[in-house]
Amino acid sequence: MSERTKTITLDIIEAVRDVLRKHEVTFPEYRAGFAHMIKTQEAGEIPLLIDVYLNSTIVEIENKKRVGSKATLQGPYFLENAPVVEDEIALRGQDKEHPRMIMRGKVTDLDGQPVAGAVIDVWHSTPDGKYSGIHDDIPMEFYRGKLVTDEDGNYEARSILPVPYQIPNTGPTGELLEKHLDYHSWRPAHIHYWVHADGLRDLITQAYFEGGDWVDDDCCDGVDDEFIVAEAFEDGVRVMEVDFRLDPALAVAKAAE
Ligand code: MBD
Ligand code: FE
Repeated sequence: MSERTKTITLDIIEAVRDVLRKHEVTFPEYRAGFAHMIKTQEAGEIPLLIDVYLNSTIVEIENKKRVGSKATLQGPYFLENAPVVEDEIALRGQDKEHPRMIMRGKVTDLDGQPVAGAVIDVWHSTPDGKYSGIHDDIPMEFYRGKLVTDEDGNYEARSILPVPYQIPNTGPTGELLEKHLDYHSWRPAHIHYWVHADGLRDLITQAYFEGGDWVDDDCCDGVDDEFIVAEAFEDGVRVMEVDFRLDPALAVAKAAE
């Protein structure tokens, strides 16, 4: 274990102990908290719970060091090995009538030079607010894909519009948000992006739809004005134009630490 891992781990434990002391947490309360964590584990919701509460803090730290486009939440539903998409992300038969969208934009470096051959992983919800490869046995080739930029750094693909999305709320995470914390479990419609390009720093971000429900009240606190894409249409189809300006890659020694 690295020195840094050890230091952070011990600090987390100490921070939690401070909270227990501050509130003089009792045996039954301790067991109740414990039981909730076990329920979360059994429901397969550990990634969800952690991302709902802590992903936005990592984003905050990350963005202090970024000069180009800012990062935002990754969320728990990224999957590796999505198919490369040329024109259109795979649509399920029952979704063919759902409104479409066009995703396009340009990848550049900090000097504004176009980045050819950048790979952009995109993923978004189905019209019923689910993620393929995760929920309801939806095969992972739907609503995910790798878009590759052309020689001018441009990418473009079509898909269907994602919808405002209720994070799974019938399990322990929903119970915590809605019942114990008196909050809600809605996120605005969004598209996830993970941009990879040689020699440049990866960027994980999302785009939101201007005017959409929950844009102003995201349960995961992931929206900032710069991620909201103005409403625009082309032949009646919503266009989501999102450019990415990538920082240089971090020094290798640092990344491997
Ligand atoms: C999601 O789809 C998501 O994007 C985040 C950040 C958290 C939970 C579910
Ligand atoms: Fe999401």
